[in-house]
Amino acid sequence: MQFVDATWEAWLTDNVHRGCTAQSMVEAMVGAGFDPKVAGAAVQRAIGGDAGFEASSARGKLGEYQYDRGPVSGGNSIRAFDRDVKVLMRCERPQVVLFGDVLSGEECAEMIERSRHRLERSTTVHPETGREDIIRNRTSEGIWFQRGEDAFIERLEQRIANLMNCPVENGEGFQVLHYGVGAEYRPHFDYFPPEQAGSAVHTARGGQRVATLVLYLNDVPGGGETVFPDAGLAVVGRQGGAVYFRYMNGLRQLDPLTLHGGAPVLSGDKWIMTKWVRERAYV
Ligand code: PD2
Ligand code: ZN
Repeated sequence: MQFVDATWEAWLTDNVHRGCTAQSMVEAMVGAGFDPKVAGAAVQRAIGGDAGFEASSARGKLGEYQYDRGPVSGGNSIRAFDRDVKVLMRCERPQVVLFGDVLSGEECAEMIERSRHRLERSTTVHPETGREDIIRNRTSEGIWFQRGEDAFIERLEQRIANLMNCPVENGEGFQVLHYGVGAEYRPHFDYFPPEQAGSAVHTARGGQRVATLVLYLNDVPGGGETVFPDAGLAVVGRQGGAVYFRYMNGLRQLDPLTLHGGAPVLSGDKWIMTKWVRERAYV
């Protein structure tokens, strides 16, 4: 088991000054045999010791986020594998694209029927341990599907990989979520905050999350918008539509403006399906 000696302290100080991300330092230390918690704490100490980095590290990144060109194609309509998807809105900061007609009504109904009887209370990642916790911030119920589980799921995955312009292998399996009246998912980041020790457990497989597609499986009669509070943006989902947002750029910086949540459902219920994609193959 490794411990943080003077050589490692010097390495950390040097890397912080070179502008390395907290996540890359944690990953390098875990790769060298450190316990993720020990590595996370050492990186946090190194960043915290440098006043210039304090404010930005608290928001999960080092340095100002540089908006580069995203992978989603231009145009008002995108041919995605077997379907023409409509582009309804694009936002540059944060990088958000709203789509219509990603799924047919029948496909949405099929995903709901496959999920209805298998739902379990949703969890979130504990910041220190990386374990899944049930907490009040997230009052939905959910179910995970295996990637390539059957031909139906595989077809949807190919379409979505095409739309997000990213290999199928980089995607996590679909997650279907159900919210009843009053249920919500309070604002959070979908990426794993690099300064939290528990994140290394998740990024060890496939690296960091880079983008999310939230697919709307039904029309919600009241509430349930997907909100980006720091961008002043609220998306009202429509059945078959989806919202895409990207939070990691080519420099591996993370965009804090993608803070987002699911607003409380005020009437009826809400069904969504999520696709998270990683930097590398998620195997
Ligand atoms: O329910 C939503 O609209 C929503 C919004 C943002 C869900 C998630 N994120 C999520 O599951 O990460
Ligand atoms: Zn989210």
